[in-house]
Amino acid sequence: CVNAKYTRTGTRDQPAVIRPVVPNDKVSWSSQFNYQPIEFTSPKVLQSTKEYVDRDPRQNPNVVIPWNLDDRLCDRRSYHGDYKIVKGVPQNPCGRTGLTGRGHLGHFGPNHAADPIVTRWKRDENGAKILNSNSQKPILQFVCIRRRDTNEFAIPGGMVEKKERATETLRREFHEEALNFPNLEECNKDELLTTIKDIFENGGTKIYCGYVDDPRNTDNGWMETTVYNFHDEDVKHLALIHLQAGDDAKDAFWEDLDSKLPLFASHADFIKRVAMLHKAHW
Ligand code: RP5
Ligand code: MG
Ligand code: MG
Repeated sequence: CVNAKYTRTGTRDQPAVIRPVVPNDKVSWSSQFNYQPIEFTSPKVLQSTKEYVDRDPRQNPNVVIPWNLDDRLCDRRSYHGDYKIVKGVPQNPCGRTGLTGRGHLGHFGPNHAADPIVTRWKRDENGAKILNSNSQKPILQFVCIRRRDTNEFAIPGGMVEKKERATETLRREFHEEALNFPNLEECNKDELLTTIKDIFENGGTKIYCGYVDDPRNTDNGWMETTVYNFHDEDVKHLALIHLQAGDDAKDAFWEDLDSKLPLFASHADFIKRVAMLHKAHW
C-alpha cells in the first residue's frame, strides 16, 4: 500500500493540479508533518448530477453516506478494512497524497475498479515458446492498451459501475477497451464471444485485491482494484483474438512481460505477479 509515483493529477479533458510534495517518510498519517494539502475536486465531478456520483457531506448536512458499507448501489468497503472518517470524510489508508477532496474521482473512500490480465506465451513461427536470452525463461505476452488520458501503457481495466460486480466489470472493460472488433463475421464473433464469456466466468486466477497507486488518488478518495489473470496456455482461445482498441483505450496490442516496461499506476506490480505465477521471464 503506497502513495509514491505521481506528483500531479489530471485527465484528458480535465485540468492537471500540481500536488504539494509529501516526502516519502511523511506519507504516513502517524509521522509529524507541517502538512498543507490543496483542496481539489474537479468541476466535472462537482457539477455531475449522476446518482452514482457522491455529493459532498461537508457542504450539505442532509447528505448521509453509508461509509464502510455496501449499500447495493455502491460498495464502499475497502479491501484494507474499515477506514477512518476524519472531518466528515474518509481518510486514505495509505497516507497523505497532497490533495484533499475527490480530485477526479466520483466517490469519497474507495473507488472500485477491475483489471483483466489476458496472457499467452510468445511463440515462434513453429509454435515453440520463445525464451528470453538473459533469463532463459519463456516470455509471456499480455493484452496491453495505451490510455487516452495519460498516454501510458496499461491493463485494459475500468471502474466498477453502479450495481455491477467486479467480475462483470472485468469482461465489460476488456470488451470495451480491447475487443472492439467491427470486422469479424457475425458467426465467428458469436462463437468467440461465447468462449470468452466462459473463460472470464470460469477460467480466471485472482491475482490481487486492494489499493492502487493511481494518479487520481487523494486524501479522501482512492482507487482499489480486483485483478484476475485469464491465460491461454495452448493457443486455443484468447491467444487468437483480434485486438481493436475502443473507449478510453487508443491502442490495444500484445506486449511482452518485462520488468523494464513502464506501466500506468501499480500495473507493473500486478503484471509481475502474473509472470511469477507462470514462471515466465520478468
Ligand atoms: C486503475 O485505474 C485501475 O487499476 C484500473 O486499471 C483503472 C480504472 O480507471 P479507468 O481506466 O476507468 O480510468 O487505478
Ligand atoms: Mg474503460
Ligand atoms: Mg480503463
